Amino acid sequence: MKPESLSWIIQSTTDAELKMIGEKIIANQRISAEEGIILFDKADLPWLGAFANHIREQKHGQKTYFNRNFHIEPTNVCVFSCNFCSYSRLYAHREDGWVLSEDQMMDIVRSYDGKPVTEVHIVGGVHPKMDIHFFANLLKKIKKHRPELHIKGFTAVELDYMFRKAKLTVWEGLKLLQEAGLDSLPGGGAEIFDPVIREKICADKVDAAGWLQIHETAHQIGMQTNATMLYGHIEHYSHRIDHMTKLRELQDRTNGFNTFIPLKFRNKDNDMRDIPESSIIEDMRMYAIARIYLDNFPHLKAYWPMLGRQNAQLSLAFGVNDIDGTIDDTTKIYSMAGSEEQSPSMTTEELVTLIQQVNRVPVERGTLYNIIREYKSHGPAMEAASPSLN
Ligand code: V47
Ligand code: SF4
Repeated sequence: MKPESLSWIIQSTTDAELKMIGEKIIANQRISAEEGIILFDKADLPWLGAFANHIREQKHGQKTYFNRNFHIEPTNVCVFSCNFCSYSRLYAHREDGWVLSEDQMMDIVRSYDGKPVTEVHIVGGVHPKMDIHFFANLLKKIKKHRPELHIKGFTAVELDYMFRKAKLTVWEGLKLLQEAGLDSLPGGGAEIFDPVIREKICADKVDAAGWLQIHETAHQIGMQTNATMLYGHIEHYSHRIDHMTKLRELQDRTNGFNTFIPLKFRNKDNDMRDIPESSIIEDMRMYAIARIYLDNFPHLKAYWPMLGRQNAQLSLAFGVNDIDGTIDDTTKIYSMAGSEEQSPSMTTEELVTLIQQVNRVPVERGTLYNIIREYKSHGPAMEAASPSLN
């Protein structure tokens, strides 16, 4: 949208507070926490979409990123008991779950030999017998087998447990894993930082300070990371803004975050099943406000296996510039929580088409947003703009 059109929107905004926020956005000024809450309370979707899209196009033009990755979920057995989790089988109750051996995980890695994937995302439950040395060996084996494969692995929840168990500081633990081959951290485990809400939904795992310390230390040793927020359950708008404020402050200090990923709470088969899920309008408002509020985050990702592909496509009009990757159905955490995608896999061609259908430019990226291939904004799905790149 052109700035003149935004000026017209501001002129026709009758609410004085929204008018002022709109003016700040056009002037590239940061909005305050209070203004963030006003957006949640008062701004409707078309208004938010216009401003979020303006910021998205200023930062990335029409470019819409995706990557080619696969997941390894070492186990769904977990010592923790988050009330929103449909995935874990509790260690204490010895319920049935899976635990993959190192050989089984290496078989998964080898099954991608010859395929043009650039990233493996390792994330799962917290099993007490899978310690830091077990994972360091796994990382070394993966790197030996396929040195150029980027390893994004372990949420701050898994790391906090591993480090405490091994009696290592965060710095020592992260260094050990980095030297074994860990390249970056995913954004999971953040949930909602507010201590009262956190106590109600995931009382026993790492708290906000611990999560933030792990990401800050990762940034200090040169690892980039992502950040998530689980929204749409018992939190209020003020908790969402508090969460994003903590991320924005850390990013001001380190500039180590790549992408923010709002995760919509899904209510199937978990202890919070009585809480209704947020509407698609609320989901799109969430993306748009995140894009406006997190002015220092380069990227905003819609995780399509959770949101569904059509909603992910729609989110591209509300500030989102990344729709994750061509993962296959080894990702169970969402399908078990009732996501749109019960068997989430999309070929590169399908992802490219999804982006082109809304006249954006598909760009295949590496984990750290290095451009691997840029496509045309329309036309045959697999026609690459820079065919020499592989
Ligand atoms: O932290 C668990 C979420 C997260 C539910 O960094 C649920 O690129 C909704 O970290 N409803 C783990 N969400 C996944 C994760 C992730 C995913 C995609 C990309 C990246 C990245 C990271 O899954 C957990 C939790 O917030 N989750 N249960 C549920 N019922
Ligand atoms: Fe365990 Fe993660 Fe599920 Fe919590 S969300 S119970 S930490 S697997």
